[in-house]
Amino acid sequence: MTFHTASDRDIMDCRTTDIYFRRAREIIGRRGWDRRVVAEVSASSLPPGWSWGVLAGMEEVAELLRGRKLDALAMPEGSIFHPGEPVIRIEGKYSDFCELETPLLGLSCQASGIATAAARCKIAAGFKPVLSFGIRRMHPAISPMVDRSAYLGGCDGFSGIAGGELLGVEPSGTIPHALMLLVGDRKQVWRAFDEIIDEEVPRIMLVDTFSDEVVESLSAAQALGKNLFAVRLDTPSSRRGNMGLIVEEVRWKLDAEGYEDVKIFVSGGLDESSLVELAGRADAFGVGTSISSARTIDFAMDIVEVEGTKVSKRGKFSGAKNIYECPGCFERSLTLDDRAPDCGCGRRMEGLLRPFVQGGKPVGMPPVGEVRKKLIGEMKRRELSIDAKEL
Ligand code: PCP
Repeated sequence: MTFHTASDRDIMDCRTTDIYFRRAREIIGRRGWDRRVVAEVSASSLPPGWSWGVLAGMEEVAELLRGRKLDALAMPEGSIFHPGEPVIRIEGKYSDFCELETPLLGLSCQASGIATAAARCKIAAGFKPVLSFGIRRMHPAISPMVDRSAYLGGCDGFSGIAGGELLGVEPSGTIPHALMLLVGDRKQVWRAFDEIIDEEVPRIMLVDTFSDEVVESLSAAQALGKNLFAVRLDTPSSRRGNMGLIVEEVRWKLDAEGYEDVKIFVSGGLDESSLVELAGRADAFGVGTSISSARTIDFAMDIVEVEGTKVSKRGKFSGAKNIYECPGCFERSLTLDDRAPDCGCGRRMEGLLRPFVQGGKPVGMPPVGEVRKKLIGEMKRRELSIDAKEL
């Protein structure tokens, strides 16, 4: 193995699990203590300031559970969840999934953190286009997962080639500073990009390498004319006094020279607060660290029933729980009851846990593009917010 990563085989054979699960399994086997249990995955809390999360990583979790003697219910990928709500429920002999806890949590905790951060950035940007540029901040072995989770969470694109192959989505990108420095002549680079790169690729020209963003933006507009789709401002932090005003000035000068159609794309060190500040000024954004290095979701897996008897550790609720939601007012109810309750608004609530794996066979899930589209619609319908005080 060249890189310090685990292979699919390692993960499926539970070599990426915590040793204490392997020892527990040995003890269970030796003492004949195996029992039929119900276990639930839920988050007791979310990262500071987050009041909701986006569930991701489920396609991989389904593969992890494939072929195991168990059944599972789960919220569909892309679902909005809150602390204390079960997002996965597994039923089976404990020894059949005992060692899966670590990889299962790893797959859902990190992907859901990234997807939620992407969704929050999308809201912060006023639902303007947000591209995920963050794989360079993560171990390359997980770059497809990072890009998939960012895309699922609402990003309009991502930069990774492997992610593009996984999802069948063309990766997005502009021009690296390195090419500008190598050639030393911005106009030559812009023109070369325009002449060489597939015409389907939007001409987003980098305009901050050698001189002022206004000067370089006008120069790019003059160089490419109507072929110029946008200018990218990746202004170094040492020059970023007030990025909002810089963007406004570029906008003004482009319009004044008749380049009203040229869009402004901003990237570099963006987070939720800078996106909120720039949302009304720029047209699109490239976000790296704030999405790919997002806080993970603190999911835990807990046994809640043993041979039908409700159990729980202190601090957790016992018994196999259902989570229902009103399709109209989004009111939710967490209950042990299998019958959907009526909401105070008069509608019948709907169960959020759906068949996920039956007899070790994943029931299948919609393509990530569909999940993403539905999530964005849900974020708007629910008027989900990232409260200003959180920023
Ligand atoms: C990189 C990229 C994005 C940045 C990083 C995204 O910029 O172009 O703008 O990551 P961040 O949100 O974590 O800052 P550079 O490092 O300037 O590299 P390049 O020359 O490729 O633009």
